[in-house]
Amino acid sequence: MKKGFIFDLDGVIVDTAKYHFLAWQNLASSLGISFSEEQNEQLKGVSRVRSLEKILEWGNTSISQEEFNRLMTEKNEEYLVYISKMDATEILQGVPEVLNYLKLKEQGIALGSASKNARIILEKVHLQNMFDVIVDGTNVSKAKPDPEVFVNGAQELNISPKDCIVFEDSVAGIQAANAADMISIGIGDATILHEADYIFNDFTEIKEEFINQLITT
Ligand code: B16
Ligand code: MG
Repeated sequence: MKKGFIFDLDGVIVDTAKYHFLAWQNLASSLGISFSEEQNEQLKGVSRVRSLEKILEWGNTSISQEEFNRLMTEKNEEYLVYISKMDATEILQGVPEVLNYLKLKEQGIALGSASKNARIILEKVHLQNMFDVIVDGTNVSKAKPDPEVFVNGAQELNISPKDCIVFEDSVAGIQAANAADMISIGIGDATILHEADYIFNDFTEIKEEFINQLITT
């Protein structure tokens, strides 16, 4: 049977959280706000606008809309410099094997990311041709945990949500997949992603037998 496999990008296919961290940290320090790796964790899967709002809340700082827009642009320009240096070596372990196996099995493959830079990143790591459908921050209006990004992915794949499986590293993303009535697979820490139907540390733990089981049930 043809199922829809929907992949989040940051934290699932590549680890771009480290680049977001560097850029957000520079921005925060320019405002005199301290910003830790723990706080960066809380921005995973969160949109760019909401991320800046949270940093300002943490720093108890308010700025004009104009300043807000300027900082968002600056942060993204710095982030773009980091991702411009990415290549296929940054694809997380086990991901190519799983994608290749899904292709071999003629399954639907989609990207479901909050990032407006998703297409650039996929091109940099040479994975753009692996996806039948790409839904990213440029074509959704509601951020995760709203299921919109995954529902749109299923629709574009022309596969019913109940026949879709989502790979996610963020709590908001797992909640979005569950709200979409899809099977949710957490990639990362089981204590954080406990709402997921299945949890793996990384893709090397996802074996062909498990994928076959998802395809046939
Ligand atoms: P951008 P994902 C998310 O991507 C990131 O996890 C999150 O940290 C980031 O703020 C968001 O994309 C927006 O990214 O600034 O590139 O538009 O995990 O949904 O693939
Ligand atoms: Mg993510």
